Amino acid sequence: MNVPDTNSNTEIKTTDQLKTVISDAIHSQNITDIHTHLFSPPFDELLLWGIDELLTYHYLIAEVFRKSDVSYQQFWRMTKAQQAELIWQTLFIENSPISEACRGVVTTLDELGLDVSSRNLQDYRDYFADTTVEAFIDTVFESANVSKVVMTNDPFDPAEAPVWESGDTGDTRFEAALRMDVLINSYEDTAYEHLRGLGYEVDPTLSSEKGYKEVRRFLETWIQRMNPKYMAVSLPPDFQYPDDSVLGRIFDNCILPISREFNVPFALMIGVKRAVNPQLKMAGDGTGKADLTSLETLLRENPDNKFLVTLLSRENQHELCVIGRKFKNLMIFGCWWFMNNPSVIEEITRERIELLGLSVIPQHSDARILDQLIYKWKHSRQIIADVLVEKYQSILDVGWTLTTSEIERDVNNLFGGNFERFLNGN
Ligand code: FIX
Ligand code: ZN
Repeated sequence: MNVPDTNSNTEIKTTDQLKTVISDAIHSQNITDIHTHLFSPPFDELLLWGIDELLTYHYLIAEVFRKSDVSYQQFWRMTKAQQAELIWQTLFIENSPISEACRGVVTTLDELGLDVSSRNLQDYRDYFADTTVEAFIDTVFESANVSKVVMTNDPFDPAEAPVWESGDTGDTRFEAALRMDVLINSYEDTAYEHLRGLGYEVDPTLSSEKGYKEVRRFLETWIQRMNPKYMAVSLPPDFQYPDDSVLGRIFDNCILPISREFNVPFALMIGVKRAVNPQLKMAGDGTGKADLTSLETLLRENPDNKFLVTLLSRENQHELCVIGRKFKNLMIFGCWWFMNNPSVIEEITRERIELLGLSVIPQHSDARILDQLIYKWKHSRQIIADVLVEKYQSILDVGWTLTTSEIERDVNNLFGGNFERFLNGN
């Protein structure tokens, strides 16, 4: 941690001083990363790390098909190591790696102390072969200055179940989020049978008080088991609320009452069109602009519920900020997925701060591979710092005074304080 060259109560006088103070505050601030797809070590193979995982990230899989003649069938028949080699050769050697997902790999290798100018994939593989996952978690958390990450935990996933049943999720820096996609988006196809198999007396249409009570019982069990920071679901752009569909009934009769009763916010991630190109598997999801009237209704009709919201369409971001001004039960978070690119992060962060001040959670990483915490946070920190310099400078210019400790306070709220306060407040 760099020691700021100013006393914490000294007034900031110059632009250079402001830049140094913000940079120091942002880089020394440890982060609570509120949405990732990472797992603690007991989840074993669900915790992805290392160069081959980094290279086969689904963002890079989508990009490799644009530059290689490999067919979908050929690609999916390859081993992970072969896929990684194809992606390395195509996107890093035969083309320059300047897309955000490619650049992320380069930043990560560099931050790990590897020689990116060698372009030697075997050297990178050797580095990972020489470390243990526990040691690597420490390396990554330290490098990214992340203190906590929130996982995405699916109560319907048989791979997760044994760990939850054991009651020991290991490293406490990994916290839970109870993901409801299967329950909400696949009730009739998957969740219903699964619940019946576990002895819950639910019906296929989920339309009786008895069924609602059983789903609430299921949620209560998982809240007690996981102690989640929040419940979450990803939704398509055309999601409707209120609605007399399974979704609307689960919201009103199961999730919202449980969310209030246990003071566990509900996170909505809106705007994903799943399987736009199924040939790409996980890389095949797209985005669409949502009609946010449904979100407004949800917030207005459920004032005692807390909602965390992130949206996948750039076109929805300004409207979301305006909604944030109307509803204190909404906490806007992160630049999700296709929004997590420097130009868009900069635009959204500026827009949010202009409309909502410091009352947002500007970013989450969505890391799927442990190593990605390094680049996702390095890149985002830099952009958020630049936007803050501009905003603080504009009030300094007209005579407002600022101290280092005030800036540290604000940065602390953005990177963790706002989340804790939202979770713990009424
Ligand atoms: O639904 C989600 O949580 C998305 O973030 C993922 O499904 C997506 O695949 C992803 O990794 C985005 O960054
Ligand atoms: Zn995600």
